[in-house]
Amino acid sequence: MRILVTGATGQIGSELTLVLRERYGGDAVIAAGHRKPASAALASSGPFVSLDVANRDALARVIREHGIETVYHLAAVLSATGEQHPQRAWDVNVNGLYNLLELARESGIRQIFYPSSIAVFGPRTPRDRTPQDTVLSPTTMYGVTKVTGELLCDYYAHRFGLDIRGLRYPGIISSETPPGGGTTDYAVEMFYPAVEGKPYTCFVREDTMLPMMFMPDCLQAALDLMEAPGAKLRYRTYNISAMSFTAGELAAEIRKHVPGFRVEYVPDFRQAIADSWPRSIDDSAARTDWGWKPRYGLPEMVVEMLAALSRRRAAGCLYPTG
Ligand code: VAH
Repeated sequence: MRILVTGATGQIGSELTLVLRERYGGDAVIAAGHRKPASAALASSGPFVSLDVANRDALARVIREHGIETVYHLAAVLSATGEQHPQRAWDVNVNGLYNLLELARESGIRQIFYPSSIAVFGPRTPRDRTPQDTVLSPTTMYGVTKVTGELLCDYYAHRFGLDIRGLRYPGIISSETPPGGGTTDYAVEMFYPAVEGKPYTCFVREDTMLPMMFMPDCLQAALDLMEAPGAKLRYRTYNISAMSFTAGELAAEIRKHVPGFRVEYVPDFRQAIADSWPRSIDDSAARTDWGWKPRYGLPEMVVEMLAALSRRRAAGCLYPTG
């Protein structure tokens, strides 16, 4: 199987590439990103190509030269950066996806994974246990691009028979890459000053609750969905989540391991984005159709994150480059 991962230097893409290479072989997985690989593991475990998915000719060349059959399309501008550069967010998130779908139609790509987001929901959506089928009314350009992406994927699946599968990811927490311009970045950033014994200034209110997921569950969900029997899938893009917690609850859980850890809450423009998103997600369709079952809750995730960052701090490289 010849697999392309776009956005392979990003938070999910960089770790998904490594997992796919373990599963299918290093040379079977082409990593493509618009930045240089941050980690040595990513750079040394298989092929890497520099790519801007908004450039259709460049994307066509990678697909052709590497005989790509499956694409995990992680390239995207996230919500906070997307509000600062909405035109670029549209270009990467929508034109990039459109380029891929058109090339998939022409070149017989077998399967596509498309990461949507809880950002497709908005102020008119029920915020607690947000249903699989409900109002999609995003108020961010990122959310608009993800709704557009879901609709484009539905069209190309029905009109041209492409096998496209997606997940409406919540905030993803991981230790291997720096936060990438998302509204949920606070849930990653908070761990760094904690392991250094310093305070953290959080850019959302203490009572801000959002759905979240630890990276191992994020990666397993993508693999399980892509390998599920298509006949069992009632939806193209599934709601999915593992836990919900407030910024204050995260700080309190960290404080169980880092006594005295202090957080100051100073909301910025990202508060309005967070307030437009659900507090919790109904992901029962994913659990029923393809066996989704998260392994990490808040306590387990905090233990793993603190251990990973403490190891990196001891090695003198706490902050990942890239
Ligand atoms: C963001 N991490 O904050 C992404 C994600 C649900 C949030 O889509 O933009």
